[in-house]
Amino acid sequence: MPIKTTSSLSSTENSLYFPRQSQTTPRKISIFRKPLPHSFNRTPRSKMHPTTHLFALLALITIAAATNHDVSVGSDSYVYAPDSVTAAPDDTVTFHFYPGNHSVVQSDFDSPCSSSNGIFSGYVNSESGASSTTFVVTITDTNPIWLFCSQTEHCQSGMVMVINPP
Ligand SMILES: [Cu+2]
Repeated sequence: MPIKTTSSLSSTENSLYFPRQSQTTPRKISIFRKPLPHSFNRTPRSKMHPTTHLFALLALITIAAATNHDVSVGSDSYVYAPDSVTAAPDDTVTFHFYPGNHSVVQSDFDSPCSSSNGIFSGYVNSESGASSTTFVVTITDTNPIWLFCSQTEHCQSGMVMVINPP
């Protein structure tokens, strides 16, 4: 009789133990994965060649260098393309003029078709394709610069753009 009780007890122990065993299986995998990134990090560090540092430094210098952003003026009817440019200080925006005697004039957000006496390219025409005359704006800060074309009715037709939209 006491033997029977012991055997029934051990069977309930077994049934409780089975789900626990299946729960420890994923744990074993995570324990196994831990030393893997550790050994992975150590190997390239010890073998890192000094020129690798030089390449990393050159990459940083390239990121910090000023970028030029090209904008076509009137290449596709009364539009600047692109009509929104995000530029960092020291970056340049170069305007390429297409037929239509267009211009690049700075305005205010509140009156987008009126000059704010800021940037003015003058009128630049082209017989066909892009004119050899370009207009370059050097960016000094990240404040928005609203621009429009002052040729008759061009702004009213939607010929506006912004550098560093808010
Ligand atoms: Cu225009």
